[in-house]
Amino acid sequence: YQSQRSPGSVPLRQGGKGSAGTAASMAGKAHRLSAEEREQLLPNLRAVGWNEVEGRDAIFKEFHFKDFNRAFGFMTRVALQAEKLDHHPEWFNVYNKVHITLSTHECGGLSERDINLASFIEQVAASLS
Ligand code: H2B
Repeated sequence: YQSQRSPGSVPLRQGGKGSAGTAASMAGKAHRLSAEEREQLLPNLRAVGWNEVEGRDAIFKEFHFKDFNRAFGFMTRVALQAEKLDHHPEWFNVYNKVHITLSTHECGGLSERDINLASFIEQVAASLS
């Protein structure tokens, strides 16, 4: 795992409900994050390389791996969790690069589901470093 400035296992949330991106935390209707929630959560995401997309309520991060095998292994683990949570990334892969955009279509923007999936993705990436 060779992302530019991810120090490893930086928690994106400080515990509490849904911190691990559990199925239970994904249940219920998605709502767009409030201004307060954004102030609390987005700096943590930025600190590990996630950025807000221009012109759209979504976050984006680019991952670089040693080779295709590592990139696809990463994608496989993320894909299985995404299916389990019924919350799926928009992504693009070429060889060792994986670009990921997270947004919640159901509410037309960023929701807690995206934060939870980003947190899971960070854990997978850290475990592959
Ligand atoms: N993924 C994302 N990113 N946003 C959604 O709103 C969404 C999803 N909705 N995966 C789910 C599937 C929905 O379409 C199914 C029917 O539960």
